[in-house]
Amino acid sequence: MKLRYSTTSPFVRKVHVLAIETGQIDKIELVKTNTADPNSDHGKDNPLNKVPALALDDGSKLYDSRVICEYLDAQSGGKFFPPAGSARWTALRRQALADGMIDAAILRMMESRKPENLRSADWDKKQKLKVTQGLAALEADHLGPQLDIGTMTVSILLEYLDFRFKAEDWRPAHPKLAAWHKTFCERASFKKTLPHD
Ligand SMILES: N[C@@H](CCC(=O)N[C@@H](CS)C(=O)NCC(=O)O)C(=O)O
Repeated sequence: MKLRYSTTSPFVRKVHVLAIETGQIDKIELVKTNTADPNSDHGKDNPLNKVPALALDDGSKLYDSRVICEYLDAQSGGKFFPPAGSARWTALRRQALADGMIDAAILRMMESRKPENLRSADWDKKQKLKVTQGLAALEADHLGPQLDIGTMTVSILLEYLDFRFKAEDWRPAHPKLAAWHKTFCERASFKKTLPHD
């Protein structure tokens, strides 16, 4: 299998952590992809021109991170996606929340990179609210030690905020979340995949 990746993408990181945790990383060739390059050919693997995209050995393609994670999990016995009942809906809801917060954080980062006269303070405020409300919801959530698609994505989101918004430390206002994350992110798969430019 070939995985289109970038070292900064939290969505790619979900796939990377899951592949390590399920013992499939050695079956995956990593193909570094610059999504900002207009000459990149990665639209042939994902018409949305986004990473992650996974090309399977039979030539078929999978995207996005949710689909790839569920596919790889299914190949290895279904450890990350609880099969049924409330555990499943809780894990999927947490994944949806953390993915949405990552989307908002990325939009904020892209806005901040625009020339000053083209930036919109209203847009930034709107996106920041999603992250702020999301952090409050996570602080009130009962995150446990179990590793599943929900808790993994939450932890990756928090480290993405550390990576791109270091000056806006989320920890002081969210002590329960900070304590949870401190032990959760000790896993080797997290340490091996920390984002970097
Ligand atoms: N919902 C998608 C989001 C993927 C995504 O937004 N990837 C970013 C990198 S973090 C990307 O490729 N951006 C390039 C673009 O939007 O053109 C997923 O879960 O995989």
